[in-house]
Amino acid sequence: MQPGIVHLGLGAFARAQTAVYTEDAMLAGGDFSWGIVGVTQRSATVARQLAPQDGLFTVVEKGECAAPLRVVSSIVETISGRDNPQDVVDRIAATTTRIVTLTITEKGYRFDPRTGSLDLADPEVQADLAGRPPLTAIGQIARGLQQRSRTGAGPITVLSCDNLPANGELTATLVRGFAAGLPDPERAPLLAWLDGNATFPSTMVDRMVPATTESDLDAVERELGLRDEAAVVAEPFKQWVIEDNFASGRPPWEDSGALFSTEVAAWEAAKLRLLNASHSMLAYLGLAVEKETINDAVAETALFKATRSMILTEALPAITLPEGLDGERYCEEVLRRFANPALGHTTAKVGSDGSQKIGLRLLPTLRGTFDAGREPRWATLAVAAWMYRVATAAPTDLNDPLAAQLQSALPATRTADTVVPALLGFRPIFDQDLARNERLSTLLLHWYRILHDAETIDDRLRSLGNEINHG
Ligand code: CS2
Repeated sequence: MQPGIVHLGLGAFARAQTAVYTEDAMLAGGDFSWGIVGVTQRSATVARQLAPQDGLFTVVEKGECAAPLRVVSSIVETISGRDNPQDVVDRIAATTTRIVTLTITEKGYRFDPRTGSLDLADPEVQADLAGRPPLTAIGQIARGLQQRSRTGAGPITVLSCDNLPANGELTATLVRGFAAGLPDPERAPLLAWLDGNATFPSTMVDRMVPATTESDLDAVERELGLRDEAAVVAEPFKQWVIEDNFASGRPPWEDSGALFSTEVAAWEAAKLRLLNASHSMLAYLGLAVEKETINDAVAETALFKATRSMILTEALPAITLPEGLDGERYCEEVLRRFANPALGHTTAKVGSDGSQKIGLRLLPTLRGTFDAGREPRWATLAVAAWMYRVATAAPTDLNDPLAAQLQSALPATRTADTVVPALLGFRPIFDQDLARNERLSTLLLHWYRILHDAETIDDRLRSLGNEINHG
């Protein structure tokens, strides 16, 4: 196998999705020039785990129809991007590299959600622009492409695989934003090279991949007879929809089950606003009633019904579905997938980085429902549950890149009347229109009070249940 892809963000998701599809495509097509050079971003752990295993790792499917353990071999090399940033640039610039794939999560893009452009105020972005060996993903891509432009390494495709609308266009805008931020003699040549040599297709990715636990590793060891420090756990379901716009070839991913489509934006909207939105809703409601996992949360009738109402009666009517997708069936299937008791996807993990997710997953449904002249009751409950989480979590438990700003936006005394207006005024998430929407703030106050006023967890569940049965 020869390296043809550089992958930035070697988390569990990349191993359970991108690496599996790519291995299957190579096996199906017999072209073994698409091996993956995997780059870890902030933490070197995965590179450290995979290197002594020659990049091999196990995928453990959990749930109904789970396949047997599988050892995946498509990762041919690993690099710790934090420790060896120049190596990352060199690999992206290598003539053998034809695709850069990314799973760096929402916050890894370092963009300003209000403008969709690169956050030039971010000190890490500034440092990369100033010329250090780059540590941000966008900096690494831009510097790698700059080096390609100078060495004549040829065209390349940059493929975002994160849960963001129009993730290809966004990545293109950010890489161009980086190029535009370079000093004069560097700027124009790189921008011109990008025009003719780089493509940024959009994708929709879907597979629930919880964090691997020690007991998962022990179970793998019992079955495999080997200790695999880099094993990953995933649900049996997986889906990948890709826009077919590649500058320099690609693996035959369709042979491994991926769908090439001209409607990726519609697929992504459906996925974000049905699956991810309800995932976030269950995470925050689940945290409010002390449920550790998504399957425990969805097993509570009140939470199940509220979430189901949100996607079926508010999110679904506000989106345009891609051809062939049955929206109601999709929603029911998503809820069934959440109920998978074997997966152990924690509410804390899905609830992390809320500041990066709420605006993409839930706010479009609020806007769309208000625009249609109706009240987004259930989507507002999800937002209120997020507010409740932000206001009540111990600061060390609030896993969010904007945790410090959120904490300082919060009032000292935390009731519905103080927290709701304070967080509605949090500009990185809510725009002026939403912040000034009185119907929204009344609904948020209503839900926040229900969450806040209950004296016990059971009371809280009972009050939510009453709302659902009588609302
Ligand atoms: C989840 C996603 O953690 C989260 O925010 O909603 O990671 C979700 O599991 C995947 O997008 C499923 O494809």
